[in-house]
Amino acid sequence: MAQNGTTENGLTEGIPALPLPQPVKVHEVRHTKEDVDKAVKAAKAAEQRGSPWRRMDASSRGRLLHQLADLMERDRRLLATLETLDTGKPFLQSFFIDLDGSIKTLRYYAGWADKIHGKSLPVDESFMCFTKHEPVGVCGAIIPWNFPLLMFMWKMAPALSCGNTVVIKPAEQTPLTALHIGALIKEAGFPPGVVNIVPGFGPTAGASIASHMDIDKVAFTGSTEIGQLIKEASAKSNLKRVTLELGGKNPCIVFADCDLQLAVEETQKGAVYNQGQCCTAASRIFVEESIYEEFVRRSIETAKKIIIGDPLDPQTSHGPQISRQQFDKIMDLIESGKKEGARLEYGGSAVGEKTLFIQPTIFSGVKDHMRIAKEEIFGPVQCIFSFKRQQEAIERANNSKYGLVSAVFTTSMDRALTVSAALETGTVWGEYALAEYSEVKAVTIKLSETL
Ligand code: TXE
Repeated sequence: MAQNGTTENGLTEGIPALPLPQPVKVHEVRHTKEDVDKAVKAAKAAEQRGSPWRRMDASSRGRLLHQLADLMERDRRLLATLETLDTGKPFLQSFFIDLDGSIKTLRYYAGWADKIHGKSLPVDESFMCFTKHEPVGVCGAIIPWNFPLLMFMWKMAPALSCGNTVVIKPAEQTPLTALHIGALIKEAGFPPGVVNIVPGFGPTAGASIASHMDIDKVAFTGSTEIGQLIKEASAKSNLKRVTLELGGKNPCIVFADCDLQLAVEETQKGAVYNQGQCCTAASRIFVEESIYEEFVRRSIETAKKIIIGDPLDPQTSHGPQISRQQFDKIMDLIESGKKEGARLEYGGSAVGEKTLFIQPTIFSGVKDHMRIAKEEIFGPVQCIFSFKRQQEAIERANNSKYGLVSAVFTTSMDRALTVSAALETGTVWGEYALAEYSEVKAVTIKLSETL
């Protein structure tokens, strides 16, 4: 036995004392184009004028979303367990982070449902002009496997809040929580056809959503390559609206005047959280030269405290990668880092044989031209670069084809604001998502008389 109750190969012994779902008979579900057609038909019928969903007043729509959130609170342990079984992420992270975020997302958009309104516009006296925010129609959603439940909610909640209906395809690796949410949607009392869940594979079920003539909008999170296919499919079908959340190679700039321990811990969490499978991962860490060695030393010390093990064990902080395919991709990139001359400071290999566990890995001396500096690794790998001047750090941080998120560590507010303004990244969520799920209609009325 090694420390923390883990065995030599990093896996915990025995079964943790946590609630496991009742054994279920698993049928492989591979929904096809025909199933997507049926789902879209149901969604289209549910959003027609005069349907129960369209006639429902906005506050009742909000109440339904709150009811769903209540049911998720009730089933929180079950949902967190399913999420962990499906993804391999540590149970406590599923319970406290994924479930918490999912429930809060629902409640946030529940609150918006009756506050989505237009404006009246000043026009010539003999006219009156106002805008209305109407639902877009049938919204497709294609979900990845790294945060299956959270991404489901990020896409479904604003769509329903604005009065749309949805057709959602979970990732083929992780359909379980989506299916349980389907049961809860029924129990909450949503009218039939408002939410349709079609588990299946990308090139079949996913592609049918992207090219469907009766889907009015599609939201996708996944790889850049598939994001390009989604846009192409939209252009070649009905020019449906498309929102994409794709990859990242996110810079963190750590200045010498920062709270060093905080920067060490946060950048490491940012890099290895969820086994590094986050599009917002801290994947390029630029550290000012004068604190570089100490930063690397402390990062190694912090990495030693990460507990690799059975994801259902509450002690575990680091689980396996999602699939063999992702595991191989990460190991290939780690090997490339070694070959291209980055210094392997910690980890760098798999845990045991025939597992999908990868040790948290730290590379120092990373140079901008290396593959690990340019490609999205999507694994638990910290790449630490050194810089001399602020302007140099900004230029190197911006020198990437990605532009998702970034972070700055400094105790100078002035510097934090200056540098963050210069970083070419952005995150868009919250209220802005509502605009993606509604059509603004301008109504102009000619008055019969002007006094
Ligand atoms: O993604 P895919 P993969 C990145 C990350 C990862 C890489 C590959 O770098 O290593 O992508 O992961 C559906 N038409 N991210 O192969 O294939 C698929 O069924 C329509 C970043 O798993 O893009 C799944 O539901 N849909 C990311 C979803 O797309 C298709 C999260 C994502 O799978 C399709 C995941 C098609 N032709 C991976 N082919 C993030 N931004 O968080 C597949 N899909």
